[in-house]
Amino acid sequence: MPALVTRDEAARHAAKLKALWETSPGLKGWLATVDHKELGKRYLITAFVFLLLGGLEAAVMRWQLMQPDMHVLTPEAYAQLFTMHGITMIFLYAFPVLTGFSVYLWPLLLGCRDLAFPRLNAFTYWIFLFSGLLFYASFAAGWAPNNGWYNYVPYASQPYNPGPNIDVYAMAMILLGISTTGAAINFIVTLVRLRAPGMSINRIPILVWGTITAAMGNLFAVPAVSLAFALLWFDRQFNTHFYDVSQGGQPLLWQHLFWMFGHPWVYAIVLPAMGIVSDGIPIFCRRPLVGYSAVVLSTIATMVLGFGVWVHHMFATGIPMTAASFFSSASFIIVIPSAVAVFAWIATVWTGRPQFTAPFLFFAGFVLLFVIGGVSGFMTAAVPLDWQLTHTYFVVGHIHYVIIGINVFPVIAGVHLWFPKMTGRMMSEKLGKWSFWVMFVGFNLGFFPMHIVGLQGMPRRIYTYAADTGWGGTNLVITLGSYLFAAGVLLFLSNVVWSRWRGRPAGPNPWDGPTLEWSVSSPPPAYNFAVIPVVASRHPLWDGRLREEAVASSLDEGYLLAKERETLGTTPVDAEPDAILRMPRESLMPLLVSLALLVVFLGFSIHGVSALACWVLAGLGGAGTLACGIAWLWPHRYMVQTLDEDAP
Ligand code: HEM
Ligand SMILES: [Cu+2]
Repeated sequence: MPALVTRDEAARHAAKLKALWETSPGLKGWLATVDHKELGKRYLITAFVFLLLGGLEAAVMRWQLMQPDMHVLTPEAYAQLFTMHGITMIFLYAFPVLTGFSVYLWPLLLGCRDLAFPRLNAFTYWIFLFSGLLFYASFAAGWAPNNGWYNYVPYASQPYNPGPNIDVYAMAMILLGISTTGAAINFIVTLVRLRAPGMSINRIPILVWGTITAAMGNLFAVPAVSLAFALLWFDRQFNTHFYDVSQGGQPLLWQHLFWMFGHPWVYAIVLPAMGIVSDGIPIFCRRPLVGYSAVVLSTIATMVLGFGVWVHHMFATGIPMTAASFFSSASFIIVIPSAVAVFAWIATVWTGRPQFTAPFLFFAGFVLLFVIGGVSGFMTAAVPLDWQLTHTYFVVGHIHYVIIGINVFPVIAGVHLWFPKMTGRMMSEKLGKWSFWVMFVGFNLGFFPMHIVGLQGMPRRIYTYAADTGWGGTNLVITLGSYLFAAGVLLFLSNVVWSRWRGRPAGPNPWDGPTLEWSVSSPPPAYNFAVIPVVASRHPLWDGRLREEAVASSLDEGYLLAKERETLGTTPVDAEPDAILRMPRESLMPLLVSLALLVVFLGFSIHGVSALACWVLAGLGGAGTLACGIAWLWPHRYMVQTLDEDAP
């Protein structure tokens, strides 16, 4: 292995490291960058743009439902709106936003210089963006998906839904699946091989556990949905009969395939967010998380059990009672690991010295909403109750408590927490607290009554209702409350914009956080760490104070690695150094391959409109994918790996 070098000695190499790692200026650099920090921010910003679009759609829907017998929207327009709203929020906001945090933070948390496959990282970002653009282009053309985000057959079948709407959904989802799968592989390899020396598996931050659990889950879940949509597309375009009951097909096959993916996906969009909470609460309670191992195990257990509950979305389909009871029990059991995490957070706050900063308020608000969303979930897991509640507004209330509670609140807390790291500036505390209270009050005012109006029998996905139902008053409250919530989100976004330019300078560690990202400047240099640190505990920056471990982490002395773009490869369990890994330079190929793939999938989406155009586009795109793929994979001499024997 190379010799250990101190940070001061490394400072002499700073210019060289910078030259090696920095993205080139101008448009070309912007398009070709493979820097995880740049890509992470792009994921975050793109996801927030989709959140705004989804919010806009919601605002229009709530306007329409504010009072009985409103006619702002036609039924078809309402159908496209709730479908695009669901798709946007679940697929284009909730998961990508967490991927953004992970892509930005992982190398900084783990003590390395980039993710394992930087070009794959760029590729997965572009594919995500293009899949979103495909969805929204179809919206502009009036061809948006219109059958709800879970898109049941037979209404999704060609005879009942002849336009290209559902084909767009099928193709954009398969495209997005490529992105999710690539990102999952990138995270898994990074975790196994790139942790700083000494970061054994019991010293990994919980955000990393959350992301890796989601990534592993996605590897198994995404194929189910890609298959479901591929079969649907064959049924629609080539008259196969996978879902066609009149020809011996099975409509329920759709529901099984979709929910085998859909339920684990629900965990994929919350577990990394819960990881943000588990890493964030300790910072503001001035003590390590209570029950680290229990929280890690509960994270993994949630995902494993999450693969055994999908049928709770299908209780009303007439499945045999034995099956229903099995899946009902499994859904009850899955509450246990969540409860473990809740108790760990409460215990951390209880035994710590909480500081009521803006991010802490969002974390604390999250815990409350999580419990409410959990209870309404528990209710729908009971078969007889679910028969009453399914497809009512109660479920809309439940979805939003779970997703806004467990995803949006932790995400906003996370932005407050890491904004100083990403930009070098603090966010305004005052605006932050205001935005929390407006969001929290607006959210409960707007979304809790959904449960009530659902119990009164209001169905979900209706574009209007008659005055004599008596639902008008509650719906008025819902609309006003949700507008208040939206105002809180806008307040938060204005805080982001204001602080980006006017915020107080942050310094490397403004919150006195314990993990490696706080040991480097804000924003971090292009190469992250001048020397790769050596870690001896779970909270390397608190070692001196906590004295839990006999040895202290060494942040000021480590491996330099400055011959090329290089980072350290370590062993999977104990993280002992075993190779110097060469990392790729920036490249336009990830973007070009993604563009070519977009052309292919655009072609497939319009097969029903013009088969000729479909195959021309697919041919052109396929050739482009192949050509750019070869250019991407072309071997470069600078990438030849250095083994420890011939290291500097
Ligand atoms: C201001 C914020 C929001 C408002 C006012 C809002 C409102 C609505 C409305 C009116 C519906 C349609 C209900 C129906 O007619 O069945 C809906 C459905 C839905 N919302 Fe939201 N929503 C908001 C934020 C979110 C967020 C942040 C997420 C997820 C991250 C989300 C996920 C969903 C899902 C999955 C559906 C079901 C769509 C379907 O039935 O296919 N919403 N929301
Ligand atoms: Cu579920």
